[in-house]
Amino acid sequence: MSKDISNNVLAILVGLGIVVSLVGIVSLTNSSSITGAPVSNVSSGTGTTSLGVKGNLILTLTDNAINLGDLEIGETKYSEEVNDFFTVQNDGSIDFNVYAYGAVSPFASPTSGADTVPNSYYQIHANSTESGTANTTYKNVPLLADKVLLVSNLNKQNSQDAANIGVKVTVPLDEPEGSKSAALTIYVERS
Ligand SMILES: [Ca+2]
Ligand SMILES: [Ca+2]
Repeated sequence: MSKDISNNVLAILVGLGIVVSLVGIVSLTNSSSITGAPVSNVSSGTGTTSLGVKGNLILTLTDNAINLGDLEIGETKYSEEVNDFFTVQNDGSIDFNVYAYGAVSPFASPTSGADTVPNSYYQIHANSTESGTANTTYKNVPLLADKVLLVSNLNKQNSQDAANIGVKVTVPLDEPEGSKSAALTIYVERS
């Protein structure tokens, strides 16, 4: 599902790409039963069918790539400028909260800690959502322990179940030229 980002060979340009790498699918509860009343020597009977639907968290990334294009040192670029987002969709049976975290920075420069996460050169937010509440303030991409809440209560109902996630980057001083990418994890939890 990952997508390579084309690089740029001009000396002062840096090609940036961000790729989402992981889909979370968690099965939480399980109950299912079908019962019937036995019937004998009568002309009619009554049967009852009952069942429980499993509480499944199913997240689909209908768009798992953002390409921010070629940037110069010190330049800031975000998803809204290039109209390129990650799109997440709730295809499960329960509403959920959407979080994100990352393990690595797209940058190699140690300037102000840009080569490790979290850092202020690499940020994420929710651009919009069809249901629930989007956290539209850009936040530094955190580590797992501090995963950032992007959308509260994203609904399971079709046509109300998608949200757009955006990324914002600033190229730090001393960043070497070349194609950059970073894997980001989208994490969902029952709301
Ligand atoms: Ca995209
Ligand atoms: Ca759905």
